[in-house]
Amino acid sequence: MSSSESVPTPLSGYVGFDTLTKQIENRLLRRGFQFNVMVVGQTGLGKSSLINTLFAANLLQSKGRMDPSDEVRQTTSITTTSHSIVERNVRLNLNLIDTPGYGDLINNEHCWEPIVKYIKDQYSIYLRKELTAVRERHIPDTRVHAVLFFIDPSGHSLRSTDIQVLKKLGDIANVIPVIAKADALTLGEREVFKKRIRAALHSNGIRTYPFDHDNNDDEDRELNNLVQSILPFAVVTAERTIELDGRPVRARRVGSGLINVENKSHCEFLQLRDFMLRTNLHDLIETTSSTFYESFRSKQLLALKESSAKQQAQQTQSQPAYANANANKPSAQAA
Ligand SMILES: Nc1nc2c(ncn2[C@@H]2O[C@H](COP(=O)(O)OP(=O)(O)OP(=O)(O)O)[C@@H](O)[C@H]2O)c(=O)[nH]1
Ligand SMILES: [Mg+2]
Repeated sequence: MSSSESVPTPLSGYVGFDTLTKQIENRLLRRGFQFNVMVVGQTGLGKSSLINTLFAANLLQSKGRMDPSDEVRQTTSITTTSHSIVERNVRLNLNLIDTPGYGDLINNEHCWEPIVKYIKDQYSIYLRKELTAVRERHIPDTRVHAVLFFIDPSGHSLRSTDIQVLKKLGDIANVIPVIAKADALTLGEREVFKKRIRAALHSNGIRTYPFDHDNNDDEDRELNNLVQSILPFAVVTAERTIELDGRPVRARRVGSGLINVENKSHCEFLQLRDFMLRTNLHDLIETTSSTFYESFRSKQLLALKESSAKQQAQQTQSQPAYANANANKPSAQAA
């Protein structure tokens, strides 16, 4: 029997190590948690509104073009804003990465490159910090933990640019697809649209979050399957609250009606929020590190190893001729 399986030795008094979990909790609470979310989608699909609705705060300003004559913005203008929000002692340090105007250009070829580069750059920054001789105790984490991908509700299914972008993003980050402005669809249309999108994701081999990995147990797998069967979340946003039956609710006026975004039968905003923030927030952060960053890290280190091995081989290839030439020469001493 190993010592870890043995019966605990009885204590004759209070030692105090039962505070260990509290000590960890206090330290984590002091430091706060870092969560980095990126939004990707066409201009005006409600990216800023969804972030503001998700975190119940005015975090991003709408930057939609006011006039058709305004200059078309390009994906290259990626902007990151940092916020700190607190809920019952828990501080969440949020980095919101906005990629305005994705896909609204006439030529969308390679429009995903700056987005992919941004994500990889964050892995690279982290790796460099990790590899320095004197490492920081706590490496600042700017790695993108979740990418909310906005799908236009007016299309037939995913557009070819969407497919290309999703393929690239799904390989390097946790991608959560959402149908934007779902109030534009009836419930029936919504289901048909969702099915078409799921089929397109599947047939193109696009990996969306959540996915099964080695550390998953049966319960995780069941939950993942359930979420995958709902994806993409059909969301409606509302940045303001409206009084309904004497209580404030987040709702959007649509025509003569009202959509309560926090009502599960109206849209899937609540399902998205619960999934992202209440059940899977830690997993999103963890998966980014253990799956995507790890794969980036091992590829980079392997490439580094290969290039230094190549360099060494080149050196030894050129060395023998030189060494042999020297070996045949009588040394000054011997002479
Ligand atoms: N009908 C409807 N309108 C919405 C919804 N969400 C946002 N909007 C409206 O769409 C417009 C654009 O919203 P934004 O959140 O600024 O869109 P964006 O994607 O951030 O736009 P850019 O930052 O310019 O790329 C605003 O007038 C919003 O009120 C929604 O769920 N339904
Ligand atoms: Mg915006």
